[in-house]
Amino acid sequence: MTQPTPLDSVSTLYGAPLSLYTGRARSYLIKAGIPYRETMPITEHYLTNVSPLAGGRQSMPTLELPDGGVIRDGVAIIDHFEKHRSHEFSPTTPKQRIVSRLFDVVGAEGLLRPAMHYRWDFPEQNLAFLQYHFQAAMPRGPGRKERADKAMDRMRSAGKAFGAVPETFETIETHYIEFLKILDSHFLDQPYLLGGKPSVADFGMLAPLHAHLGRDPGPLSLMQAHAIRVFRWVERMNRPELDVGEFEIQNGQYLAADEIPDSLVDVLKHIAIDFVPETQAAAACINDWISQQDDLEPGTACPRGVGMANFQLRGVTINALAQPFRFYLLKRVQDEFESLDKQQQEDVTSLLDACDMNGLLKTTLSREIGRLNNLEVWL
Ligand SMILES: N[C@@H](CCC(=O)N[C@@H](CS)C(=O)NCC(=O)O)C(=O)O
Repeated sequence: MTQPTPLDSVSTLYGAPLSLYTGRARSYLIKAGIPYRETMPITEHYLTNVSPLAGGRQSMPTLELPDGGVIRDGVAIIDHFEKHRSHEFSPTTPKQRIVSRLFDVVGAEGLLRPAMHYRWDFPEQNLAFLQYHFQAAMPRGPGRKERADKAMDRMRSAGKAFGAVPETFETIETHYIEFLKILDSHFLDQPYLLGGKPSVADFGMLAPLHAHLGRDPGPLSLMQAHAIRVFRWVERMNRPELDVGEFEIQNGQYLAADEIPDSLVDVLKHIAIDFVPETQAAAACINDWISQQDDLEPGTACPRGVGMANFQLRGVTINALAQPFRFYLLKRVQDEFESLDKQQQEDVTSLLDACDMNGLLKTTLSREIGRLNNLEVWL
């Protein structure tokens, strides 16, 4: 019998089953074979020792390494292991590098509207499930239910802040079901977004498609009805093995010759419909906010959102929170592009043109964002 790994030699993932961003980090740890245990961020140890090292921000996921080091934020957790493990899940060819970083932004920010709508606006299907999980994520002891109710109210309002209000419900639903079907077609031939092996693109996209859209009862049944292959991918992303038994592709490799299959171009084209105008509107809103700040000292923590940006989606106006974090990730796509040679940049530009996403390369904030003490800060 194999000896169990001693607990003090494994990392602790502070997260929760219903947390969107925990899903990305958990999947990475599973696929990379990194020993970890998962617990909710409600223990005395977390509050006293871990949270202060996480910039004082109690967000999920946060990882405590065996040596006591703490990493807050799913992107930073993956960056840490990619750096120390030879970038095992980062493609190396130009188009795949750009596309994987792009999906990382889209996963973090681009599907929050359907994720929040399908979680919060279908109480007949989801409420009991959500109550159970929110209570479980509150500190043990008296008042758990009341605290959970308050946290649920906060998250319900957050759904509205991403633009899910009764006037937009129908548009969000039509758009999401269309997206699911297009993504499902991609998984006809490919087990993962870039071929036979998961990449940062898959981990990014898993964030919204797991806890919210692929696990809460209402959206889970939608996914199973409209997109069996997307459902299987969600399952696959939570298994340590490649789990590709049904596919011709068995090599555990990214697609050869830097290929981006047409099925993935179709997915990106559909994402562009709201992601591009929303990103442009958010940049304008945040840049306007920056121009009004007299004392935005370097090192100041970035707020989660700075105002509401509005844009058109299928003839309907959407008002959504403009979040600086989107641009922290988008800058990584732009930096990756800058690091390419001229010919590679031309190839990538043609690809992004075909995806209607070229505008993203020039959509920037007037202040850059970095990380300090586990927080995103203005540079
Ligand atoms: N950018 C972070 C965001 C983490 C995050 O927002 N997590 C949510 C739960 S899924 C949370 O903890 N929200 C409370 C907070 O941010 O204070 C990541 O990618 O991990």
